[in-house]
Amino acid sequence: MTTRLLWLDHLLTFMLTAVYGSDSTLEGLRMLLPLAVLLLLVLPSHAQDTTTEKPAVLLPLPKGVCNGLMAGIPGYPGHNGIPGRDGRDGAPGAKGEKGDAGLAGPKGDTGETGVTGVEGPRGFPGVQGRKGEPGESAYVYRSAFSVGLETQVTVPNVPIRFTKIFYNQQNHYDTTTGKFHCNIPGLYYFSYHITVYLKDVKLSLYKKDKAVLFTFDQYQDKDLDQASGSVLLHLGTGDQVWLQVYGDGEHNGLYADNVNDSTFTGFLLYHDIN
Ligand SMILES: [Ca+2]
Ligand SMILES: [Ca+2]
Repeated sequence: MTTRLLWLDHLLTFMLTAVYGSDSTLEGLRMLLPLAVLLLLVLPSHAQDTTTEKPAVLLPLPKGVCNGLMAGIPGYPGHNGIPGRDGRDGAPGAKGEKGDAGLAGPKGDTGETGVTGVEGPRGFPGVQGRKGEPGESAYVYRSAFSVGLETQVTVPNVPIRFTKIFYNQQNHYDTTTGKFHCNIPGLYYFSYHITVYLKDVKLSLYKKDKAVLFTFDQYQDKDLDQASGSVLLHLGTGDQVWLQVYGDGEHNGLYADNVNDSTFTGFLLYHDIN
């Protein structure tokens, strides 16, 4: 405030001197100074704010005051300055959000076949299947006989008639002729077990009027013998099989009684498919 009063005192002195130029009147007008000071104290001055911003400095008087010259007209505003340089680059910004997923690429090539894996555990048993269709009746493929000798053979070179029936359900063995008649084509098994007594035996198994199997047993006194033979034969429908003594008629020692049997047996083993 003291600086402001001094500055105002100088300003009034300058102005009065410039107008009147007399010391006598200057002293009279100087009396008005307290009024001006009072006015400055009453008026709200924004200059008071400036006192808080800058330290109080005693401003120099304008030039020419001492010489008593009048101040010049304020000059024109100066030109705009040159634009300043570009500022420094700013700090990198924050990381942005993750973008959307791209489109699926094309299908790749087929890879190589992998190594064969270990065999898995055994599975559970499956469901039982349906019952099969009934097969062909087995009865039509049955053919079997088993017969025995009841009387001593006396006539050679004719079929031996076995009349003791063990089995002949299909009647394929004819007891009146002593021949087996084939009704089912297929493979047959034939066998005979005979007792030999008092004479030698030469026995043949015949198939269609031809001897195919031979048995010869020589008899010795008081020495009962047994002889046998067996064979597999394929027969066609109508073929006949029987036993017959061959030779000149002196070899028909086949024998049978209540404790000795001579038997002839045959049966179908496999029938032909077609
Ligand atoms: Ca013998
Ligand atoms: Ca014997």
